[in-house]
Amino acid sequence: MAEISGTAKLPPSGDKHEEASERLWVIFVTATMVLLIAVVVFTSVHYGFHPPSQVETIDSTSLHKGGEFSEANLGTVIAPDGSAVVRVVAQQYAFIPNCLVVPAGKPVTIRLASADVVHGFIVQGTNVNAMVVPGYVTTVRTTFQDPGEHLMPCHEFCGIGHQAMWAHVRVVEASRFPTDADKQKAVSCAS
Ligand SMILES: [Cu+2]
Repeated sequence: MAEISGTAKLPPSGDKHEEASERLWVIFVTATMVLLIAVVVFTSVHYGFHPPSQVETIDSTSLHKGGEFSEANLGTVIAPDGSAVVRVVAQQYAFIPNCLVVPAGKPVTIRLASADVVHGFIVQGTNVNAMVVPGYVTTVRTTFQDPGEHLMPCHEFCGIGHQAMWAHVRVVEASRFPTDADKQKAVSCAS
């Protein structure tokens, strides 16, 4: 009968190779994690990519009854310093207004509220990309450098008409916006 020895058998010395390859994998995985964290830090600091704060709450069931997102306030308002605030309502299956007009080269704050379910929006060719959750105001700040036209589709499945839910963002020269006298009136492409 074979005697059971108290000492565990060490792997044969050829396994130095396995140890080296394991070490390589540890280095590879650690380097990948460091790289991913560096990308997150770099994009948030350098490009200003931030998750939406979503700390501002709103009653989504009464947007139309008055307040910030009532019909007359939807669209773009230009502040005395030339910056713009755009207010938009997202609802099944449209953005209101469905064409936003913004000044080129000026800070633009886009504020969205949903009247029903979760929507999302992305402005193609820019870093604007956020969700619009009922009960919260989504605020995104950006600057459109050059005049032009961007598509703004809803990218969060919101129902059977989702594929038809999109708007335009028209970037125009800042000088084409109304002067101080009528700056209080919100404008969209149609105005
Ligand atoms: Cu939608």
